[in-house]
Amino acid sequence: MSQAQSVEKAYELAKQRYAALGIDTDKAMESLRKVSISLHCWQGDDVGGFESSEGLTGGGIQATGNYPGKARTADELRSDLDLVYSMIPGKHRLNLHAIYLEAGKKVERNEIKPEHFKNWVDWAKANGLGLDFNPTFFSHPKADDGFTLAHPDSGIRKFWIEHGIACRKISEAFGKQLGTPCVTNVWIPDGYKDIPVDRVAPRERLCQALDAIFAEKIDQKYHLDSVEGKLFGIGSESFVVGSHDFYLGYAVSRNVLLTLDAGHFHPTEVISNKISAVMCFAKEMLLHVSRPVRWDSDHVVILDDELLAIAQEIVRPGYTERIHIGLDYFDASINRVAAWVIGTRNMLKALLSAMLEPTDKLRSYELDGDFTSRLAMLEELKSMPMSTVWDYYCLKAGVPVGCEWLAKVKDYEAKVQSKR
Ligand code: RNT
Ligand code: ZN
Repeated sequence: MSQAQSVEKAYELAKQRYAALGIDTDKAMESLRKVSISLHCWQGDDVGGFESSEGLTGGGIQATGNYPGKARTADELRSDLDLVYSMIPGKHRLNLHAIYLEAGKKVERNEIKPEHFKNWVDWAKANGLGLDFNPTFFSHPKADDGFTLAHPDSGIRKFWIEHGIACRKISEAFGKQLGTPCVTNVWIPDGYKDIPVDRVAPRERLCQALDAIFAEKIDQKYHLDSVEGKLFGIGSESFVVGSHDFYLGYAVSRNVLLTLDAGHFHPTEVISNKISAVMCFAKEMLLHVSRPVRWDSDHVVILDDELLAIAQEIVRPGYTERIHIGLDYFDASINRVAAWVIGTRNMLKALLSAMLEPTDKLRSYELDGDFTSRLAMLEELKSMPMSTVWDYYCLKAGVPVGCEWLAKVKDYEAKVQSKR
């Protein structure tokens, strides 16, 4: 029997097992097909970008590892991404940072324009990808002291406000050209290493700066604003201006999206438990699915309990269209293409697993106070043949089944990445 035949045969059996629980596996796959994941461009080059040769500086974030073969140019990054998308079932998006521009000369951050991203748009169009965007408030001399939009110096604040405004225009252009709204996420590093005396003034400055950036209304058909809070960074351990509480209030009061990054909270706090709380007050939100290990370490996303829980919190209430799913990690210690593939396939597997759940039945157990059945069912579900449905889904999408993709990455590494 060929591999395709055995995948199909196994699927027919799995389909019956799920049908016995009242679950239509074909429908689950149809739902998964509609979900787009926004892949973060910065996994490919350790958040380096193409503005300068210095790479990631400041911002309180760090890519660790020196695995050979990182993309040095936008063409190399796109070539890596072509391979990545060919190994992931479905139609997805790319999340760009402002420093990934191709200007051919030095252009100040407050002067960047849509034309500097023309190659990205052409490439996205050719591949049927949507684009998302991020202003870059780090790796820059004007961010060297750890402050940007909340900087005490009004000139520096103005510069970064102008950068934010320029980025929204680029985002709007992306949305218009690609026919899908571009989510632009504002994350700033601002904070103090040691305990501040005044926590109010920086937060008030940030609030005013954000209002200035978002002042111009842009059609939500093309562009959506989002803001991302954080608990601490390297060098901002004691105080971060844009904390979660700050942005929760800001997002709700200004009607912009809130971004939850899995690595931006206390180590035992999880974003899966925050999604439903935020969604009571927000129309849409953005996730930065990541994996913190002891700190905001941005490890590759694995299929762990928290990832499954995040997927359940998106799927169970039917939030797949209201929650934008982005990935955010940067591991430089393994093949960077593989890092993308592993994390994205895991995100999709987690979603599929949530889509293969008899949620109505579980809900009724809960409402009836039958917690015995709720626990029993949840535990039995863990060993249902989700992976068989996943294999079939990959087969039908024309992408590698199981570990097949790894050989392709190894081949690409030998032929392309190792020559860099
Ligand atoms: C930093 C934030 C932010 C960045 C990217 C590169 O802690 O998570 O989203 O990772 O902007
Ligand atoms: Zn993030």
